[in-house]
This record gives sequence, C-alpha cells and structure tokens, in this order.
Amino acid sequence: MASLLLRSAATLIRPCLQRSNTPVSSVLLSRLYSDKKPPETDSFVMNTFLGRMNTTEVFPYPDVMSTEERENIAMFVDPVNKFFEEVNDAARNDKEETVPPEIMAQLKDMGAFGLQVPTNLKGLGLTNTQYARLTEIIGGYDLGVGIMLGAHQSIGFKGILLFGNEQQKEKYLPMVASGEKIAAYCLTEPTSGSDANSIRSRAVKSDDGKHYVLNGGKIWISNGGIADIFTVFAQTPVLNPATGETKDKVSAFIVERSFPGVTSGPPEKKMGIKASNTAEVHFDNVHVPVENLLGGEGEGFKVAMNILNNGRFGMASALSGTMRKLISRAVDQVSNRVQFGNKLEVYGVVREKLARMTLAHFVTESMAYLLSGNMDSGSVEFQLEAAISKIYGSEAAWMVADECIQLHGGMGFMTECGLERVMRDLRIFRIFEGSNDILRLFISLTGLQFAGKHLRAVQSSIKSGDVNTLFSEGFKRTKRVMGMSTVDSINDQVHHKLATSANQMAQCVGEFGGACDHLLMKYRKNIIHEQFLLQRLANASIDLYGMAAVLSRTSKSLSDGSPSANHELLLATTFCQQANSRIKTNLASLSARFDIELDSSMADIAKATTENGGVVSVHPLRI
Ligand code: MYA
Repeated sequence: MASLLLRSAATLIRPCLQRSNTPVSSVLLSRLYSDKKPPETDSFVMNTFLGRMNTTEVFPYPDVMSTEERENIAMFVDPVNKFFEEVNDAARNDKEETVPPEIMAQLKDMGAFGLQVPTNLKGLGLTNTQYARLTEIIGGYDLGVGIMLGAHQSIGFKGILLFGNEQQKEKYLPMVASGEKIAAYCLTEPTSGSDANSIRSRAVKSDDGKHYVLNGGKIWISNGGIADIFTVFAQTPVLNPATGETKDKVSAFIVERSFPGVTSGPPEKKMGIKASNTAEVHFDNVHVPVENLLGGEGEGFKVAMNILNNGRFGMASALSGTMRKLISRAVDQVSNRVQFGNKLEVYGVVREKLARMTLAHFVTESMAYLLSGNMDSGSVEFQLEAAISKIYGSEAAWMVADECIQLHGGMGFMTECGLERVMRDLRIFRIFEGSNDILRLFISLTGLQFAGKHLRAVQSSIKSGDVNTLFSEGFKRTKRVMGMSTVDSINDQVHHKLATSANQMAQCVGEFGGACDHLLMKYRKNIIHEQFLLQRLANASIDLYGMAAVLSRTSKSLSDGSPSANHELLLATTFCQQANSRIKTNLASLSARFDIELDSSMADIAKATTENGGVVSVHPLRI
C-alpha cells in the first residue's frame, strides 16, 4: 500500500506541497508539476469522485449477447446444473478435501477448464457475460470446485490470455483449456500479502541472455500442488536507459512444473473451500527461458493487477449464484417450519431477514452482469467497479449465509444441513483476491487521486484567469452550500417509475463529489493517513454503484415488460432508499466533529490494546 499512498499523496494537490516543503522524489515531482491534461474516463465510479454522473457505461443496462451467444450459453445451463445437482457431491469433496478424478474428468469433457479460451485454441470462447452465467451455477453448488476452476482460468492462465504473445498463447492455451494441464497464479509470499509490490522472489537474466534464474517461495497458492503451469511474479533488475540506474521491478513469467527446481508443498489445512488445493510453491534456481517472460520486463505488477481486475466480476457472479441457492433454502425453511402456531414466514423478524437477503442478491447480480457486460463492450477502465463488485458480493454472500443459518436455527448449525460448509467456504472471499479492507482504500485513493488531478487543473485555470472555470466552479459550490443538486437529472435515462430513486442518486453523486472536494481541500496530502474516512468514503462509493446497477437493470426490465419488473421496481426503490440514507450518513460523518472525535477514540482504544498486548480493562471479578 505504501506506494499507492505515496503516489496518491504526490498527485493530490500541488499547492499543499509548495507550502509544506514535503520531500518528494524527483519522479514524483515531475508528475506533480507536469502540465498534462487531467485524465478522462467513462468509468461511472471514477467520475463520481468529481461529482459527475457519467452514465455511458451504466445506462442502458448492457444487452451484449447476440442471439447466437444467448442460445449457446442457454444450452449449457441445464446440463451444468444437472451435473452439479446429480453428479458432483460438494459435501463429499469438502470431507475428502479434493475434487475426485472422475469429477475432474467430466469437467474436462464439458470444457470447463477453458471457458474463455478462443475456440481455435481448444477453448469454448465464451464472453465474460457467458462465463459469468456458468460460474453463477457453479457458485450455487460447490465453491471448492469453483475455486479450483477459477484459480485455473480466472487468474492462473488469464495472464497468457490477456498479455501473452502469439507463441505463448499457441503453446500454452490449448493444454490448459483442455484441462490436460492445470494453471496457478503465484503472487503471494510470506512477507507480501496485501502489499503485492514488495515480493522478494527474484529472477535475474543469465549472462548469455537466454533465460532468467528464478528464486523464491510463494504461499497459499490455489492449485499450487496440482498445477503444471504457473504465472509467477518476481523482481527483476531493470535498467533505466535515461538515468543508467538499475532498479528491481516486478516481472511476470510463465513457469512449467517440469522446469528443474520447481517444487510444491503438501495441501494446506483450511477452514473452507477444502476441495480446492492450496499449497506453497518454491522456485530454486529455476531456469526460465526468456521467451516465457509475460508482458515486458518490469511490467509484471500491472500484469498482476490487471489479471485480478479482470477476474473479479466472476467472483460477484459466482456469489450471486451462492446467494440464490441460499435464499431458496431459506424460503423452504420459513415456508415449512411452524413455531408458535404459525409458519415462520409470517413473522416480521423473518420477513426482514429474507428481504435483506433478497436485496443483497439483487444488487450483487445487477453489479456482476453490468460489469461483465461493460467488459464485453470493450470497457478498459473498470478496476473500481470490479473492486466494488468483489467487496459487495463477498459481504452480501456472507450475510446471506449467516441469516440463512439463523433462519434454520439449531439445524443450521448441523453439518448434515450443509449450510455450515457454505459459510466456511464463503469466509475466504472477503480476504483473497485483494482483501476488502485494502480494496476499500484502493477505491477511495484511486478515486481521490483522479479528482485531485482535476482539482489541480481547475486551480491552475482559475489562476491563469479563466473566467468560465471560475464561474462554473463558483456556481457549483454555491449550489452545494444551498443543498441543491449539482448533477443533471438522468430522468431521460431511467424508467419514469424510478424517477424518485434516480433523483436520489443524482443528489448523492453531487454530494459525494462535494465530499471528495472537501477532503482534498481539508486534508490535502494527509488524506492518505485518514483511513477511517477513506473507508467511509469507499462505503458511499459502493452504495452509489449499487444504486446505478439496480436502477439500470430495473429500467430495462420495466421497458422490456419483464415478468418480474414490478418486483424489481420494489427491490430497486427499496435499495435506493436505504443506500441514499447510508450515503448521507457516511458523507456527513466525513466532517462531523462528533464522528471525527469517535474515530480518534477508536484509534486510542486500539493503540492502548496493542500497547498492552491485549485487553486493557481488568477482569470485573478481579480474579
Ligand atoms: S491472489 C493474491 C491477491 N493479492 C492481491 O490482491 C494483492 C492486493 N494488493 C494490491 O492489489 C496492490 O498491492 C495495491 C496497490 C492495490 C494495494 N488496476 O503504487 P501503487 C497501478 C490497475 O498504487 P501499491 C489470490 O488471492 C497503479 O495505477 N492498475 O501500488 C488468489 C500504479 O500505476 P502507475 C493498478 O501501493 C485467490 C501502479 O500499479 C491497480 O504497491 C484465488 C503501482 O500502484 C489495479 N487494481 O499497491 C481466487 N493497482 O505507476 C480464485 C495498482 O502507472 C478466483 N495499479 O501510476 C476465483 C474467482 C471466480 C470464482 C468462481 C467460483 C465459481
């Protein structure tokens, strides 16, 4: 995170550095004082940090599948459902901590190992949306098998698919697509989890320039013990021709298990997703041919991040499948179980739970297919939307599993009921592929950095006497102070039945932009240290994207006359109402003295607990 923080600090606002004499490197200074135009993007989320509502990628809800693509994927839905319903046994896989060979063989026959690999390279050539539809089914039945398949193609060989050259694709994709060889993604190390840039594995080019000598150890690698093809990230010394300086930078490599020096450890014992293999992978003087460099030398960090960005939509779709099944289980329970003379379904506490579960599923599903549709339409700047979908989906699924167990009472706690396995499986989703805490900071800081660049441009325009900018900025701020919306209505883009919710969203986007402006002006570069605030800002951002996703989806359903349109209307308006009030609370708490004081108290409690080596308060019984 350190470099993310530094980078953001440097690019936030120029005047603050002029005043504070903060020492910054010449590279950062050159970025800071460059007269480059601020970046523009069609990312909905990124633009909200400027208080702008760019709806290009949000409205209308994507309808990206051709008739043929729709028919193709529809052909898979029933057989895949049937396979997971009747053949695969998730409870057995969990107990035996493996995916049995006969299941592996059938998955290979179905083409499940190369869903997105082009057909000429032995894959099924599915789009992101088609892929999402299938992962949704798998997520409903067996997350352990899902992670084995996901670690293989969502991240394991995704780098070859996205960044590989023709030779690399032709050599490796057919063997991984058929499932003949399994793939894994090797980033994490004992001293480098969230701080992915700090990996210590190293690859140094041989004197004859023919190969790299790779050394290092990776931990918690999904498929690590069963994979034959690894995408490995390691530091390589990279020469800067301009300065003559050599610096370590991350590079990505395709490494085969058959290369001498590659070893892996035994399967790790885990809380959940037990059927998927997780193991250490070690590289001891492994000679990796130069042709196996993936992307350019020193460009591996971007390769690593883009692979993760690119796979996160699959997590949201898989988890929406998990939630859909959990909701069916909950409905079954509350429609049959009688207590105090009535079926559970009539009780208010039960209804409230079921409604929250249904809303969480609806939002996750709406985000997942909005994102996959955008990706299929060629969007390239979706890293914030991907992070939000991952955070929202993993937290929603956790809540849905928890409430489903609660509705089952004591039975829910029994292994035989099957729900505790789902809950164990779900726990990791808030941790891996970027922990939700880190991703929240990533969202806020990336968005603020973007807004900071624009703010700097506005400031320099005003300084250079640009009256138009001065006038429009002044007008915007005056409207904010008066509580008026600074964002144009989007009523022409949403169905008229959603007008109130759309106005709530427009108002919230304006207020969100105002809050970002306020944070940048108040804290300047120090905003990077305000993690309490950054988390709340991210929470507001997540809710805003959720509003956009459900409004867009529901508008389409209403216009198309979908059979569930009126129910979706209820879901969308309810979610928007709730999100609107959460956003307002979160934004208000960015500056309210009461909340800032509370943050400070919370920090003091944590510090005291840490300094004491645990709980500080003496036991009430004094024994
Ligand atoms: S795999 C392990 C996962 N590990 C992580 O996710 C690590 C988390 N850490 C990070 O993401 C980064 O280190 C952070 C930044 C974000 C903290 N997109 O100076 P920087 C660019 C595009 O900010 P840092 C696992 O869990 C940035 O703009 N670009 O870096 C397997 C900058 O560029 P420039 C990005 O502060 C689980 C440069 O990089 C991004 O050090 C198995 C440096 O950035 C980004 N996101 O760190 C799952 N971030 O220099 C199986 C940064 O040009 C999957 N940059 O300004 C299954 C799924 C499917 C399920 C199916 C079930 C059925």
